[in-house]
Amino acid sequence: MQGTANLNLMIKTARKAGRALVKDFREVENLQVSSKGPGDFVTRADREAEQIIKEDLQAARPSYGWLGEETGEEAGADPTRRWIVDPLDGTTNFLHGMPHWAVSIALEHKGEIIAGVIFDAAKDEMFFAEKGFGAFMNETRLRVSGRRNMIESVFACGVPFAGKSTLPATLKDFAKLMPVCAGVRRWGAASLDLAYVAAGRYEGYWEREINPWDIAAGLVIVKEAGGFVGPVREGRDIFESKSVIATNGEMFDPLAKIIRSV
Ligand code: LIP
Repeated sequence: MQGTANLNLMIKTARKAGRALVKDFREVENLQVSSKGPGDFVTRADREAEQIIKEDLQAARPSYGWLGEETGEEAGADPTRRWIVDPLDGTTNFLHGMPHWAVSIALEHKGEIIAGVIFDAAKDEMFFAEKGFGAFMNETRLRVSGRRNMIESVFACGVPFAGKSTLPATLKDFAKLMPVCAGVRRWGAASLDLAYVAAGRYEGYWEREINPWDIAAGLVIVKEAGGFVGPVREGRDIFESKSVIATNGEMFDPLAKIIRSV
């Protein structure tokens, strides 16, 4: 798929940051045995990856705004366009030497996500989409799952860290959902959870408290793969409510009915 100049820029930058993170990841695996652990090393890797991405994108599109997990928000001369970036989504997995993390880059235009790239460098899977041009993983066109029955469906979710206010509700979600579906997964990287919905690897994903940079790219990839996204609280905005439900479309209402009943 020959995307626009912006999409090609996003893919090139995601791959560059991903290559740097793969080198760091090999070092993290070696640091697991150290008593201090690789915490500081991972923080540095995270920040360096965001610097790589920020320098490349702002050199190519100096007028665009910026929202990055590590460096925060900067207005651009063009108030209608903004990069939304998580340089290392799945930080805890990365920290523990688990190969399930991604570089996530989204382009927002007038409040709508119009392009997204999610690069799983450890598995060399580049997920990407542009509004109106479909969703892809490497050279493969993505379509969401065709499953229409809850009992055949597998879902993923994000479980809040201990102490977060949404933990009790999330545990109630599990209690209601697990007896009526084929299984629930907690992989630890929201961007890849959304990419997997788009790829039909499972039928849905939800998270009650999640940041825009974790999910921005995945939202357009799910929609371009034929899926449907919405907030946990009906009528709210996904970013404003910091919550998301994403499914293959067919399973949105059954999943939302359970999650919204808690
Ligand atoms: C993570 C998300 C995950 C969520 C974690 C964390 P990070 O992002 O991808 O879904 O449950 O709490 O927010 O912090 O690794 O970029």
